[in-house]
Amino acid sequence: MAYTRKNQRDLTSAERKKFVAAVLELKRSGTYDDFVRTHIDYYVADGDNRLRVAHMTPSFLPWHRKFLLEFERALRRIDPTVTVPYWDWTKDNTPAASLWGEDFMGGNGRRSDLQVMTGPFAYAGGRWTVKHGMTEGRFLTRDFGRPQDPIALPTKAQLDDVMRETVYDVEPWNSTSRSGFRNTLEGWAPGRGSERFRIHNRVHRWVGGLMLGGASVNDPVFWLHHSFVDLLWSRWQQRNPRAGYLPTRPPQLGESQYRRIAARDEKMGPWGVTPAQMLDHSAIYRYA
Ligand code: CU1
Ligand code: CU1
Repeated sequence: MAYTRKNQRDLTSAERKKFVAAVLELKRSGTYDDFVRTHIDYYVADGDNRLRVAHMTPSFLPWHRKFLLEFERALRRIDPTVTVPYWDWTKDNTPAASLWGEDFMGGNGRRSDLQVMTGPFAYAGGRWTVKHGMTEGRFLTRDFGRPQDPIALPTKAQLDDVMRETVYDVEPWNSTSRSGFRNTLEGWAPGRGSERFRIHNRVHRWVGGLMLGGASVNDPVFWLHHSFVDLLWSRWQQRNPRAGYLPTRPPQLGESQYRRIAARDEKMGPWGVTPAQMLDHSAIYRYA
């Protein structure tokens, strides 16, 4: 029977504890850092002339759906009652949200070096040392709201605009696609500074610290963020039952995205699944 992913704000304190314990056990065993490594390895930008399946690409959504499922499977091997909760950042949109509690994600980074000092993932607790980061820093960092260049989390109205898109993705199938559900949700936009970062990308930028860039998996809130992104895709799929994954066919020789993106039935590394295989999650999990 399908299991349920819940809104993190609805978890009981026992459920919060179990999620944190399973994440810490994955970290202790080394498996967590394998997930960090995978995300770094697949962090390819659309300026690179090579295959990209995780970001700035139509398969952004199915790739992260599979990535989350693999993570959740690893958690459930440790504790079969655990699922990945989701963070609705349009509602829990301040540093005072229970999400950032001492018994859950912990709080903001301190001013001097952005080091997270509270909660289970604080470096001083001895159970959360960053192994694969972008710098030499071994501690988790956050910089809520980017005080030196302030931004707010996406609003419900901004998200509603995204949910009104009726086509999955459009040419040129990258960060410059001007419409389509995938790129408006992923959140690449023209403009300057924070304007360039919308919806999904803006959340990474609002949390700041390690949540920026390829090593973002080092912050466990990554999973709660992407669980919500996956929920949004799931709801969008329900509302647009005829709007399938695009493109259905690989770009041909001479087209700019030739061999750079995954069409509907092409395999995505590192698992070898296709976008088509990731479209229906109803037999595995559902969202509460
Ligand atoms: Cu990612
Ligand atoms: Cu992300």
